[in-house]
Amino acid sequence: MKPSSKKFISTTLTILAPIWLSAQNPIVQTCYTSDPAPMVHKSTLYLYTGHDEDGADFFWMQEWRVYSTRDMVNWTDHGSPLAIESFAWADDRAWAAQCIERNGKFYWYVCLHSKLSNTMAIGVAVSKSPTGPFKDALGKPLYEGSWDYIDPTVFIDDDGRAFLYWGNPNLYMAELNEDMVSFKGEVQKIEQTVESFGAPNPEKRLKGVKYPDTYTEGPWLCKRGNNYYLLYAAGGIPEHIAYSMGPSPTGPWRYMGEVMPLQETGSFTNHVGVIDYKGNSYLFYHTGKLPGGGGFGRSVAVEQFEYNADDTFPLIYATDKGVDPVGTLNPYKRTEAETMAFSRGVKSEPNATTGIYIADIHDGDYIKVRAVDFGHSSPKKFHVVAASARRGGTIEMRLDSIGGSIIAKVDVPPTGGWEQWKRLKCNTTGNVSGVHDLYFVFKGRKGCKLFNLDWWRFDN
Ligand code: FUB
Repeated sequence: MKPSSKKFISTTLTILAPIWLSAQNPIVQTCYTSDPAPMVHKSTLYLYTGHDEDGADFFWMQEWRVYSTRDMVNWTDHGSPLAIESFAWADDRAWAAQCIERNGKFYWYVCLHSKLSNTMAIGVAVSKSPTGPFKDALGKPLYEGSWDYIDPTVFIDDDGRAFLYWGNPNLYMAELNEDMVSFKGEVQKIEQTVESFGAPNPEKRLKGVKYPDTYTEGPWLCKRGNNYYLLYAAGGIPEHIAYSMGPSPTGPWRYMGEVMPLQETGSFTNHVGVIDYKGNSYLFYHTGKLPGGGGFGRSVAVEQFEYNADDTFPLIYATDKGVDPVGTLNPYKRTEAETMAFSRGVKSEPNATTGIYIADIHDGDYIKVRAVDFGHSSPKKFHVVAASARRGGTIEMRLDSIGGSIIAKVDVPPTGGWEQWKRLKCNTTGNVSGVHDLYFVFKGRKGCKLFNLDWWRFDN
């Protein structure tokens, strides 16, 4: 290689480095996540997702997962409080779902395969907490009987009326009673037309005719001001995101165009959830961009956007960068290890006593926590709770990059078991103040699991 081209590559890497370092999408790296459904409750944004299995060759999905954030960049993993096994009548396909709060209870509408009817069904689980535990609210499907009964979206209007939409490639709608677990009136099959959704109902589409668009699946119903929006995956496969607008939650709907056009994301499906949080508007979607991922190994991502002046949606494109923080993290309070902005190599595991913890830590893996506010004076001590059956290793706490200055270094000894937790502490070094990204860089013997992490905290 000529010296000039080496210089070009090194200059390019220097220019690109800040972009890589600030990448936030996909927002979960510890497993594959899909079909995002955001919900805001008491100043926390909860994200309900599906879970694509590693190495899958179909949507062999077994459970749903919950994550939460208060700053849009650090996400806490709450594990999987709902799975196929939560529904005695179901046996397959834990597909798209959405959760909503009413009168202090959280209703999680899911779709999955019913062994009663051998079709897809809509189920509903209920909990007193947004993170569970959830239980089947009815002990039977809320509605079942067709393979296209998938992807429920739920919405409660300002006047208290609640609606459920679902379906692929037909679109169905039912009004929910105040109890949220029964329908008021009949289920309606929505008449799709060129004007309302870009094309007529599937059975009325004419061969060879190119329609402006086609409703496919994954509806998301929301409201802003006096406008109601129905977003959905459209265009068949591969899917883009399109939307219709209406003056009420039951329409009449008017097809408005694309929201997220097709891009090379590695996933032939897409699925949206839209929400306002801390003064910003966000669109959640999924891609196949996590390493090893693809059409059946999808990952949730998020983009910030602003509605157009006439209340229509702008075009929104998938990025690797994702969104900026809208808050900071206090390092002087206990933070769970499974709260992170980005990670490489690690996984999360559940434990009945400790809750979720971080596992599968190998030499060279790291966890990044963003926008950590150390305040005016430097911390003096770092505490961490870790466990290791045998090997142990070292945690280097670095500022602002994987190679940044080390402000604390803790050796994790063998503790006698992967869930035998031990509290460790060390003095900090250097002067740290203000807001920084914090990197947990893991070191130890190569090629083996080193230790697990439960939580951490600084003291000053
Ligand atoms: O996740 C399984 C299916 O893929 C969902 O139900 C659809 O919306 C599509 O994302």
